[in-house]
Amino acid sequence: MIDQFKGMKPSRRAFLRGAAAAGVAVAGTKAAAEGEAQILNKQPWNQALGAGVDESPYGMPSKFEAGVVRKNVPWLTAESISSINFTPIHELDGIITPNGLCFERHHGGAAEIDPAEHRIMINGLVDRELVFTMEDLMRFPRENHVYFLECAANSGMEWRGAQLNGCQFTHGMIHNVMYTGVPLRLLLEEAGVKTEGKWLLAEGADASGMTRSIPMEKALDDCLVAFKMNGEALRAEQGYPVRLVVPGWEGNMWIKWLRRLEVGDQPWHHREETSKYTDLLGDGQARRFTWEMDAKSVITSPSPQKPITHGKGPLVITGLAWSGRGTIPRVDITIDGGINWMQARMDGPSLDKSMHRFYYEIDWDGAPLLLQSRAHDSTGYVQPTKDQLRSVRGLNSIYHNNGIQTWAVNSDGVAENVEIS
Ligand SMILES: Nc1nc2c(c(=O)[nH]1)N[C@H]1C(S)=C(S)[C@@H](COP(=O)(O)O)O[C@H]1N2
Ligand SMILES: [Mo]
Repeated sequence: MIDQFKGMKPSRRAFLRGAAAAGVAVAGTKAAAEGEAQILNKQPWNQALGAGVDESPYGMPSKFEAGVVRKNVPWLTAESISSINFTPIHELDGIITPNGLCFERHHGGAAEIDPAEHRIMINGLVDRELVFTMEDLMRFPRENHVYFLECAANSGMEWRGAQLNGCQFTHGMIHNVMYTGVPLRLLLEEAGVKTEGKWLLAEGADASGMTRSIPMEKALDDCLVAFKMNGEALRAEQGYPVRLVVPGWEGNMWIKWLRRLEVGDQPWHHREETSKYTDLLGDGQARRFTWEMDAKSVITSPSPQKPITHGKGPLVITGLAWSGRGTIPRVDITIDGGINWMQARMDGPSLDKSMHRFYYEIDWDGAPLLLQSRAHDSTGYVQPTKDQLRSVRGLNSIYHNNGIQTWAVNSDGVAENVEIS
């Protein structure tokens, strides 16, 4: 533990209420009488007409938000067709990831599929082998659910120590979207799963032909065959025209460009569930079929890409928390590297297997901060420290790192990815 944080007490005043009652402006805001050119003088946008309604048939973000984009980590990107980019979670708020900012992970590039030509087949241990068109799919009852998708490799580069400087890169292999889709159960019922049908192989129509084995119990529980995200058609990058949604389970199983579902009596042991997406433990054993994503959280601001630029005074600390096992009733925050823990304020919808937003407001005195967040999920599970994870899984792991993240913020407000023990 860093000495200067010993015995430090968090101050959490109701400063906004206090300031308003006392009739004083909150630090940083100006009284109108002081005069501020931007409010007293006319601005260019007051003096000329704006853009007409025909100029952007599909709306795009303001040009001033041009920096809010997916980014990659160059050394992870040997070839862009088999690579990954990251969601700019440090720039987002609330719980929904806008479609254009959802991270992408593909193994053979994003396929471009004409929905009229696309077919989904169900074969194997079923009473009737079936082929569906997209139109057929649309005639089944559909449901809407908000779910997070996290790649099992999210935070994988942080296993052995703090590495990437920004939550976009340490935690951005995640998105949270409202899906519209048909429960997979309804399609399987239509085909009639034979009693020995205990597993399902989901296959993509992209060049990688991605396949994963899914236990029938999960397939019949809450999986969706989804065609809309946040109300509009899936983006090509996310599997247009149709993808599998496997709530709470690692992203690799959410087969995009879904073309085939084969019912079998055992798992297929394909590449993505053997050499990949398994965890090599300290004793050389591989931990396999670790589908559920454990509870995790991260402070998105302040963070290395989102330093404190406004100086002392009111500071909003915020972040995201999620669990593949349920909801997040509670997130704890520390500003002193774990000496004192306070409960964050959960805000917005608390949905099953969805991201949750938390806030913690402080009156920052300009002293360095060691920020951490710790999620508790609805099963009672508490997010572990990275040391606790390493003591169980050793140092060889890459996947399934849900350890507590630390940001060190200095007195200038600059934040850095660090590890403390
Ligand atoms: N057909 C197909 N499905 C796929 C993949 C792929 O390459 N091809 N990548 C998988 C992986 S590893 C992840 S993490 C998620 C990523 O989903 P996204 O691109 O919507 O973020 O899709 C999964 N489904
Ligand atoms: Mo992934």
